[in-house]
Amino acid sequence: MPLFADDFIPSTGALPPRARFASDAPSLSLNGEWRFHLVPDVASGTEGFWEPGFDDGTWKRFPVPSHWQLEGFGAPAYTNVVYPFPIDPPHPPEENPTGEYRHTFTVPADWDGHRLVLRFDGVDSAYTVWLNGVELGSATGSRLPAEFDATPAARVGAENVLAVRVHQWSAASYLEDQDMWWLSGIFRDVTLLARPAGAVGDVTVHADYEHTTGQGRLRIDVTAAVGVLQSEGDGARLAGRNSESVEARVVVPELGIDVAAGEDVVVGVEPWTAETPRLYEGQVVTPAELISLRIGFRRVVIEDGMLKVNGRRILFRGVNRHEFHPDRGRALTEQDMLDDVLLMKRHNINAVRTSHYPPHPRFLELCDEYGLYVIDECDIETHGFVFEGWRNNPSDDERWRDAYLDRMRRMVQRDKNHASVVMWSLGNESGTGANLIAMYEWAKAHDASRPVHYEGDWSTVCSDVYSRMYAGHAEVGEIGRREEKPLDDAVQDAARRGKPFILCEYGHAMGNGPGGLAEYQELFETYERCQGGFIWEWIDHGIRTRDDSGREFFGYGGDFGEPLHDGNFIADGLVFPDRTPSPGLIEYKKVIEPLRITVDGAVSDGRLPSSGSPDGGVKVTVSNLHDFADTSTFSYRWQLEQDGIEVASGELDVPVLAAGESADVGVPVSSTAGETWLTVTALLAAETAWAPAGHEVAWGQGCVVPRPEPRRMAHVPATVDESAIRIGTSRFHRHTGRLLRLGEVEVDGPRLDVWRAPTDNDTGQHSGEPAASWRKYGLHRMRHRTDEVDVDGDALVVRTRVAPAAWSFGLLVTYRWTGDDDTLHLDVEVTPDGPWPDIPLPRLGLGMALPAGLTQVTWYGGGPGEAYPDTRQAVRVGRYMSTVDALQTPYVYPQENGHRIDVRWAELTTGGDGVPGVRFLGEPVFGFTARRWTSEDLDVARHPHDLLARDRVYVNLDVVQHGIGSGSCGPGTLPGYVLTPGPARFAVAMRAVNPPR
Ligand code: IPT
Repeated sequence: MPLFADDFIPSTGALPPRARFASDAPSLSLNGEWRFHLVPDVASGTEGFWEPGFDDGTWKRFPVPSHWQLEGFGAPAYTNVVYPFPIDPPHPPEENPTGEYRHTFTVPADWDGHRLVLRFDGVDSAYTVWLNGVELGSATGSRLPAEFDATPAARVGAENVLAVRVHQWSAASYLEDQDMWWLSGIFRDVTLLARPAGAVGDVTVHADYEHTTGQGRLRIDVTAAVGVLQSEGDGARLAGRNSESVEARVVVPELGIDVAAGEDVVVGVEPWTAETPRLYEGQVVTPAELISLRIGFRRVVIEDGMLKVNGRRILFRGVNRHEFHPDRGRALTEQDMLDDVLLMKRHNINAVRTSHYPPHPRFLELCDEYGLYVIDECDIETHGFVFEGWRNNPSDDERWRDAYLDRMRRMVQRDKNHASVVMWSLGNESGTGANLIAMYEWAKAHDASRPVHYEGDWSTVCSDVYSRMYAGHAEVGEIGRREEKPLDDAVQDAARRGKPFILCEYGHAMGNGPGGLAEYQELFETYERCQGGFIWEWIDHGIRTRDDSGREFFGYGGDFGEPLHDGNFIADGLVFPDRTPSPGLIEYKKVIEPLRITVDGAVSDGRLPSSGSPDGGVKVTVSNLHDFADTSTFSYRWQLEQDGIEVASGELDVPVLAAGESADVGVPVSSTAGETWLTVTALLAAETAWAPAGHEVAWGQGCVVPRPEPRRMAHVPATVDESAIRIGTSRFHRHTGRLLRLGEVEVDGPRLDVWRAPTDNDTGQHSGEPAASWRKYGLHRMRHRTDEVDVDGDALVVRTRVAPAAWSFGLLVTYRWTGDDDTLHLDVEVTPDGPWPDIPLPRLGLGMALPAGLTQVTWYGGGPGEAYPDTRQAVRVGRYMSTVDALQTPYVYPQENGHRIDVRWAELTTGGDGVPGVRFLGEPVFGFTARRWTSEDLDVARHPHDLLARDRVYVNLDVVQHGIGSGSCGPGTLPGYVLTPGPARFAVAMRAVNPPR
């Protein structure tokens, strides 16, 4: 076994790192079918398997790139912070699954005379490479490329045997403790490059933009290829770098540029930004090869305490992106990467932090092309040392210096020519220390054009921005005002106070939520220092798997037999594992929309304003929140809906607005009767690279005629006989007063319900709150006692006490039923009783059961998606149709979901087989959920397929729910959304409806 897997040395025999560039010199992809064999530990390794003559006939055929755990060898394992092996650096555990790979391929005969370079784009975690039995070298740095000189060992025009031994664990594993699945193997491309005599070694593009003059300054440095990296010592490594210059010309036809490499040229250009990703095709031409480049001119600086691109403060509307696919793990296809980029662009996202390692290089090309700002993060995380109080943290241990610097060099060199990369990040959650400072200094010395980010050291000695994760709103406000609590060191404090602020992680998108995003956005828009943030995180890392009976589901930690794991903390993305947008993404899209449209037309008396806006009609204000782009790419539509039905619509003329400008326009709506809403949408006027014409980017909605007060008709009497209490055609239980039949529909009548299946945010992995208190105080098992059933005139009055076992506090609940014709009205009064603990209620409302066949749902209210008090930006008032099943949001870990807010009425029917349905009417509105299982079922389910349809449809009509917050990792529910127990009164009406004939 080579020493490196058990040592601090990052690699042996690797070529110096260099930029990724496309050359017309030939190359051969070695991706495809290989032979593979897995041994449980290094000692069981197959002696001599790297020899060309070794017989691998019994070995499995195996795809490269891939992870062996997802190809039937071993199993995936998930830990967030803890190392799944003893902390004893640099030693890996003895149980160290080791993959042995072999691949036979032919080097084309016309490659004779070329230098051959073998490139691995990503191998997890440590590997040794042999070609035709000759050892080329070894490398670590799972998400970083390594290149080896294959020339001496290769056989041109003949068969070659490539052998690779990959260890799951190595010394390098201590530096790769990211919150993700432990997945091993050759998971990115393997390529053999033919480098002609006189080939270029490295290309460095300097493409600056001066916004005051509109001039771009281009200089492309080109160096000749030189030899193999020395294995040890900083000095020796650097001496081996690509250094000699080479005779080359730089050509950018569109700009009329044709200059020698290394020469500065200044020309008028259109700059690159994420909003306007202008790239120029360029070439580096040498006698030996032609290199193609896509050049974006832009300048990133920190100035006046702000991060500026091309002279302007920008706002990050970002996400943290892990590379993930439910079947392929981190072995992504180009289509997967494009899917991510298109989904991000279509949801108004403008920035990505590549948490917590450099992505596949193709992803950055897509970010250049489609327009996304990138914080390119190095492949370093030593989070598990936090449990040791950061004792022996590699970040501050000199023996690891070379490994840290090696990783930084490899990232910066590979990615330096991307316009999209606006900041380097040293890594994540690696404590503090001299090695991080050395990385920072190296980056500053080798790339003056980009600021450096690191969150883990709040003194910001190795970060040009002040970055934090999960800071609450109040603290972000303080930081925004530059009034944060000072650091002990006055000099460091002054330096930090002058730096821009970003939330490199916020809005933990685990399960239902995150809540409170709109309030963060408001802070980012209020304080110039707060330059936005990056939601944690883009995608749920659920692995597609099956249970014993073949039912498919997305597995999380513990589903693969791991003795140590962090459960469903791996399912915390804005998109589900299959990239279906979750409600959180829809909410985020609305919160960060780059145009703000406000419809300000409310009138109280049903008459529409004739003036009050420039053109008469309803005033609509459109503000352009882009940092650069004007609004010439948008068209606008308006739509007027009365009681949820469209009554008029049209195009809206809005003047072209420069970034930061606003305009008021009028929509000349005609008078309507009934509740009327005006919706204005901003659509792409023409197709863009990332979405078709007509794609909706932003919208605003306002009520122009409010809803008339719901009116009750004359009452019908309540009557009592031996068997039942009746109001009209409805029947109640004689002793409990519960509704049994609503007209012809059998029901399990409504009663108070305060329980919801806790969300991940309720359960708060770190705090356990508030769900732990809810369970402690028994809110999940409330008992109902009927104290009095009384027919009082036209009304049935039922007095009850609702309380948990073991405690003396409870809720006194009075239900007062009256009826008119076919409609029942219910007034509910709730009064807390006894010594209530200081806890919020999960929800306050009514729960009831209906016949199982009522699966078709129509409602008028907030929609189309789910919403809660602090996650309601993305819903609009309208009339919607769905089914009970489609109302459910399939969170990877089951929890409260699917709640529709501000519902005026909702109807459940069978869809027309002659069976009557039910209509609920808000007095004035209610929150609505309907599902084929109970909240209790939802609470105990561990995966969606645990939820089995019962013989009822369970409906909740809520007055309000407790907010969602971001407590699974971050601040809980904001005070304004806490549902504090207190006296409450609410009303709702219901009636049976005849099926359509
Ligand atoms: C933070 C990590 O940086 C990120 O990788 C992820 O684990 C996230 O939390 C939670 O999902 S660290 C946390 C202890 C604040």
